[in-house]
Amino acid sequence: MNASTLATYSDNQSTEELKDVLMAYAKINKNYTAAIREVRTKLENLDDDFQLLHKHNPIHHMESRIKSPESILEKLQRKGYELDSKKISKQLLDIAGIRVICHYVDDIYTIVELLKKQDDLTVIKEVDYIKNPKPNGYRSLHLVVEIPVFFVNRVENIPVEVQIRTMAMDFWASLEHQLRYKSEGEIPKFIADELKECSENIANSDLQMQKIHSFLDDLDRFSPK
Ligand code: 0O2
Repeated sequence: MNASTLATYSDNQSTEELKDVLMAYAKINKNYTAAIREVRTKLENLDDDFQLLHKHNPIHHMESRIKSPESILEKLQRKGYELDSKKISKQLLDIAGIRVICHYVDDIYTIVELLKKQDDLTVIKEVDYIKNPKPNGYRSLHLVVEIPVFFVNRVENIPVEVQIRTMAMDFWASLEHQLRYKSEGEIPKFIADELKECSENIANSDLQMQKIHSFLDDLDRFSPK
C-alpha cells in the first residue's frame, strides 16, 4: 500500500482500523498469490501436454498480478461496496488475474475447453469479447474460475480472472490502456477511431494467420514421415 493510500486512510481511521486494513491486504496478497500459482500450474501442464500430443504450444506466455490496494479500493468505491475483507472475494472477482497470451485464436478456445474439463475448477463467469468485441474494439476472452486452495488447516475456494487473447489482441490492449492512462480516460475521438480500425485489422490478420497455420498442420499430417 503506498503512502497516499495510507494517508487517505489515516485521516479517517484509527491506528487499530489501519492495522486491520494492512493485515487484511497482506492476507489477500498471500491467499490470491497461492490461487494464481495453482491456476498457472494447470495452464503450464496443459501447454506442455498439448505440445507433446500436437507439436504445438497454444500458450505463447503468461503474465499475472494481484490487484493493488488502490485499485481494490477504487473498484469497491465505484461499485458501492463497503470495505469488508470477509465479503471481498465474493464482490471482486478480479483480485487475482492471469493473462494468457496465445499464438492463434483457436488456441484461446482450446485453452478454455481444457480448463472447463478440470473438475476441481469451476467457471463462475465467462465473457467472450472476441465474438462480441467492446465498442472501442477491445477483444479478449475473460473467464473467472474458482479454484480450491489447500492451506494448513482449511481449504478456500478463491476466484481468479483469466484473460485469454492472441499476441495481436494483447498488443492492441496495451496500447489502448497506455493511451487511456495518459489521456486520463478520455481518448481523443480521431485516435479512438484509428484504434477501432486497428482492432478490426488485427482481428482479420489473426484469422488469416490462423488459416495459414491450419494449412501448415495439414502439410505436416499428410507429408510422408
Ligand atoms: P486491471 O489493471 O487490468 O486490473 P469492471 O469494468 O472492472 O467494473 P468487469 O466486468 O470485471 O467490471 O470488467 P471487464 O470489462 O469484463 O474486465 C475488466 C478487465 O478487462 C480490465 O481490468 C482490463 O484488464 C480488461 N479490459 C476490459 N475492457 C478493456 C478495454 O477496453 N481496454 C483494455 N486495454 N483493457 C480492458 P481493470 O479493472 O480495468 O484493470
